[in-house]
Amino acid sequence: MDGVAAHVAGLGESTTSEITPAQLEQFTGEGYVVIDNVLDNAALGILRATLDELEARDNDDESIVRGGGHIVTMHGLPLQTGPIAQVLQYRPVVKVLEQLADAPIQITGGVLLDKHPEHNWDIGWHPDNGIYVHAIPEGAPEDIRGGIPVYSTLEMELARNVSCRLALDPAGLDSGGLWVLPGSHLQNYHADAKQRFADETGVLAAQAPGSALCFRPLLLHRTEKTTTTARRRIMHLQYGPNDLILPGTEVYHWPQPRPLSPIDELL
Ligand SMILES: O=C(O)CCC(=O)C(=O)O
Repeated sequence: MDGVAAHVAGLGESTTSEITPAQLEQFTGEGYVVIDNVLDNAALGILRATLDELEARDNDDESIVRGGGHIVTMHGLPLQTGPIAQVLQYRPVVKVLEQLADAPIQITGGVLLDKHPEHNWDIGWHPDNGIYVHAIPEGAPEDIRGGIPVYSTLEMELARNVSCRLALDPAGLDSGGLWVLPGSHLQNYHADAKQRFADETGVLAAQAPGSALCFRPLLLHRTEKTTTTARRRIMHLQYGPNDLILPGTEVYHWPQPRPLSPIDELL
């Protein structure tokens, strides 16, 4: 970890773990909120350096997709070792998530997404109604992502879940940030959302590095390609209430404790 430790020099600025009443009201009513400075510069440095080290390795597993010299996506972040798994349990993050979920929480998944001119994408309006499961329930479509089964929920099972997109780079208008449709989290719109809301622009939930875009996964969101030359790395962390029930299956058995207990160090 020497390369990583070298990036820890210098204390970061102060971080935010307390949610204000206005932030909670926005999250409850609109289904999303951006909270700045959840990670300080030291934590950002550790995470970026760890990803650099992973990119330099040549022993990938099926959870990693590469392109343009980068890791473009990595599923199953909770299964990794070191900072990129520990951030899911990192106290500043867990504290924010527990306040928004208003319950003890468990990890339900984690994906790294690195958008760049050489591995660029856009996606129309959609909810995230899939969840990593122990086994896909009988009769549900086969869907394996990064080697892990995913069940696409049909009802409002994920209504109390909270996703948290930690920005390692700017994610805004030109850099492939996330657009959201406020208030759309109160239904599970499935695949018809793309056509149905095609005329809606929505609201850009722009993020600075270190911020967390926290949202209900059923909130409709979309994204555009980056038009910059820079990378846009997002750690998309997924959580649910500890008492989450799924029909005919269980949440994937991630190694972290349930309910999730916070840790104070990334290294
Ligand atoms: O990161 C992006 O550009 C979009 C990702 C997205 O829509 C999703 O994770 O569901």
